[in-house]
Order: sequence, then structure tokens, then C-alpha cells
Amino acid sequence: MAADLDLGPGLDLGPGLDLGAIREAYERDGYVIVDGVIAPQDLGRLRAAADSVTRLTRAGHWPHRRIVGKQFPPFDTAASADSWGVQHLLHPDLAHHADFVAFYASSPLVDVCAALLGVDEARMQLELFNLLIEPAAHAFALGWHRDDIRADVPADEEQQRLAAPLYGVQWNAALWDDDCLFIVPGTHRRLRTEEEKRANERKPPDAVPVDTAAPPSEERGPIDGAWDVDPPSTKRVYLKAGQTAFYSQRILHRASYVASKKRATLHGCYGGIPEPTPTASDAEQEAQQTAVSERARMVLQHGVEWMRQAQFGHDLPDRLQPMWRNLLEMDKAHSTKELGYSLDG
Ligand SMILES: O=C(O)CCC(=O)C(=O)O
Repeated sequence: MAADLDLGPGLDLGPGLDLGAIREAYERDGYVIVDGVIAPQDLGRLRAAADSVTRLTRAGHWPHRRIVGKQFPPFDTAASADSWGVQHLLHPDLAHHADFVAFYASSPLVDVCAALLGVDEARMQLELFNLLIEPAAHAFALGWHRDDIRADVPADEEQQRLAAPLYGVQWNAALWDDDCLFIVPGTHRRLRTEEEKRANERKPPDAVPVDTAAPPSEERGPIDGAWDVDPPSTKRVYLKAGQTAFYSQRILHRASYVASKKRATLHGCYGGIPEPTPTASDAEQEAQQTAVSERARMVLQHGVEWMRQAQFGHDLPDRLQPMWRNLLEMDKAHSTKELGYSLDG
């Protein structure tokens, strides 16, 4: 448990950050909302950086984006000019990347994630860092999904996958109030009910173009509110600006985005490298290797080849260097494998 973790000497996580309680809630519910991860004095700078990269992306000056009409990678197969995300905030070619790097390397973000992963910082892995934004001229939604388990798995395989470690933690850090994410608490660690399976298998509504010149209408229905397939214990996640939701990528979740509601939410993840287990049986070692490869697919499917550049690693702050080397090792270990994509759609 978090209480047993060695968090290093003199670490001050600030008022109200009880890592034990945060980890307990995360493990029980599959998500936890934490205040104070974005320092109040950093909010203005991060907002300005986010607005700037959003403008660049919408103007076609940043090619790495999440494209309306496509829920999951690869995003470059979608045709729309509209975007719901700016990819690769750590990329050295992106304006303001230094602000984003500084946040990705900051406390208490890294400390909370180390505690949720249950690893020392030296065993964390640098992964993805993106910005989620409202589409400029569409209402768009992601259907119910788990990031690493497909909707059509039979129950025995679902059970097997749930028993395997995830080796990662994801977070949404809201720069403005954000109510785009919906979750079903607890589904990160149990089989789905029939209702949840139906929701998971339902195709999301198509993107709807909106007339941005018209006054915003009450956009309700599947793209901004209740959807007829929502399981009974669906919870909409309300983040106030400055709050961060840490959540398991295995929790059943969906999201909806409307053009009339500003969104600028930092969306990132880190991995955790498992400790070597020399006394584990062959079957246990194989299960661990499978889980490591699942993690590799979730990260590498986003196209992070640019992170292999020595200069990229060299320019990272000291704190991120071991994490970057861990990423490179994982990348190398999978270089001859065709990992494909975690989800379709
Ligand atoms: O928009 C969000 O908050 C969730 C995004 C998401 O579910 C995903 O990237 O798989």
C-alpha cells in the first residue's frame, strides 16, 4: 500500500495530499479526483500554452492531432479538418513544449502517479502527453470503452485480462472546467454486467456538424448528457479548473465533446516497470510479459518514434531521463513485433 512506499526524503506533497487515501480510492473505484496537482501560479501559463497549440492545430500548423470522426489511433486515417485533441505536447517542434515538459516532470503529479503505480520513480516510464480540446465545429463522442480490453472479449478472456496488471496510470488535468468524461466506477476490476456489455458494444453516435455562427443551443442527448445505453451506475466526472482525475485505463468510460463548451484538459500517462520476478513460474513470467506488451501497444500505437531521438532525451529535465530510458528499452524490446492497435473505431 502507499503507506509502505519509500517516497524519498523531505518530499512535501502539499496540504491535503494523502497518498494512502488517494491510492485506496483509485484502487477501489478506478478513479480519484485530486486538487492542487496544477500549481495555481502555473495555471495561467498552461492555459496560454494550451490556447496557442490549439490555434496552431486548428490552423493546420500542427499535424499531430486527434481527428473528429476517429475515436482511437491511428488518427491519420480520418478525413475531418476538425480536431478533438493536440497530440505530443512533449515534442520539441511544438511551441510551448517547455511548459508542457515542466508540467509532465512536476510534483506532485509524478509522486501521485508513482504511488498509484506502486513503483519507485526510477521504475516509471515516460509515455504519452496530449491536450484534449473541444472540436471547433462538431459535436463528437467516444463510445463506452476500456482502453486495453476490446468490447467483444468472451467472459473467460475478460477475467484473464482483468487479472493481469495494467502497468500504467492515466490522468486528465483540467485547465478549464470539464465535464466531458463519463465512467462506471469499479469496472476496472470486475466483469461487465449485461448492461455494461451492451453499452461497450454500442457504436457511438456520429459526429454532428454545428453552425458556429448560430447561438449555442441546448446540446443534450447522447453527445452531451444521458445516452440511452448508459449503464445504471454511470457517473459524469465534473472537474473544476485546476483539478485532476487519475483513472485506470481499464475503467469503462466514454466521453462527449460539444463545440460550444471550451475544453483544454491535459491528458497524459506514465508506465510502471514491473520488478524482476526470478522465482515466478514460467506461466507467471509469460503472463507478465503479455501485460508488458499490452502496455507497449497502448503507448506505441500513438506513433512516438520521435521520442527515440537522442537530442529529445538529452534536453529532458533530469527527473525524466530515467523514465525516457525505460521507454526506449520497452520500444526496443518490441521493435520486431507487429503490435497493432488496442481498439478499433
Ligand atoms: O476525453 C476524455 O476525457 C477521455 C478520452 C479517452 O477516453 C481516450 O482517449 O481513450
